[in-house]
Amino acid sequence: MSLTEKPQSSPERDAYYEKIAKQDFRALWDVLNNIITPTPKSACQPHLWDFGVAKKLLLEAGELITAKEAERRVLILENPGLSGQSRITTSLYAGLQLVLPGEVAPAHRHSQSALRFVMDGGGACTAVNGERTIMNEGDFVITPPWAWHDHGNESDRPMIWLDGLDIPMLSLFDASFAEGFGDDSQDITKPTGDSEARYGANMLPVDYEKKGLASPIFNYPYARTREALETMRQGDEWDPCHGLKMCYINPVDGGFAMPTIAPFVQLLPKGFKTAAYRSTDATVFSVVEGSGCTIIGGKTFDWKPKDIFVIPSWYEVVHEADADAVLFSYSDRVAQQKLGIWREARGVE
Ligand code: GTQ
Repeated sequence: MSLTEKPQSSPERDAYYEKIAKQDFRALWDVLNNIITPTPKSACQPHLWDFGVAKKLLLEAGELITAKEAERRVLILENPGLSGQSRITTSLYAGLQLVLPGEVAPAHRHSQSALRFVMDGGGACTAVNGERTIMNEGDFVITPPWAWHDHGNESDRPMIWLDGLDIPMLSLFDASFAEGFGDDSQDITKPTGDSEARYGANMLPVDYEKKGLASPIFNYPYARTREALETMRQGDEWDPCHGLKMCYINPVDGGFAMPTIAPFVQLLPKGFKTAAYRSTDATVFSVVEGSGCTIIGGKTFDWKPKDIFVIPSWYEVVHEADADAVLFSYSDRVAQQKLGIWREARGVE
């Protein structure tokens, strides 16, 4: 049952509302239906960004400003329903970052968590906490909160990746801190591949003590992810709503790889059509392979590799793959689950 209807307005009531507003009060009965809704009501809209369009605009930005001057040369993917707010969903940020050959994006750190999902190019580097990793297409890379990080491109091709950050969440809590390192690059103190060897080979150092909430692995290479999906598909067990869907995890505790952002990857075989689904975690998708469409709240969005689309909270979703498809996605599910507010509904069509 929904809440009672909003009470009618009258000249006396309107005068009263005006009077109390001057004393910084507001009548709950005048706003209750707006602030406590029977189901999620988001200004966030379903939307798709064509990668070809994005790349052209990014390369144009490459002629306008250097990565160093910009600090981060990024085009924010701004949700059309949240215009002017630098966000792709109510709680999450997305941007496409360009680093040209020979460029550096200087070292800094912030309380926001970041993920990178490599879209185009290969061979550029990110350094996190004294270790570098080389990034290739489809790799999923983490920058934990308050970790120094800088990016560089020593390859001969422009490099574009998707940045996913929890900026709006930190804004909600007014908990943003940031500082520059004062130099382009941080000191490299560990060999490349160190964290992968230490934490990513089904082992942990004896007496390992957990530091922070993010995964100590910071690159989840696509080659391994893809191989795992290909092996599992031979089991031919498909979830009706998700196909074959995996979470990127923190090997230390088995939870999501990041404390505020939940990253996923899924395989939809050619011809697969998912059962209708919805959940309270608005989700950003990046197409890695294949083509198909996603019907979001009755509206169809056709996609192909590298396109990015967003599904708002509680919109009904159906995916259809025309060719074997791999989708990377991220949402705030990990945060909602910790707070006990996450919900889903399967097969709701
Ligand atoms: O690469 O550190 O898209 O600090 C937005 C803020 C990327 C980054 C963004 C950032 C970064």
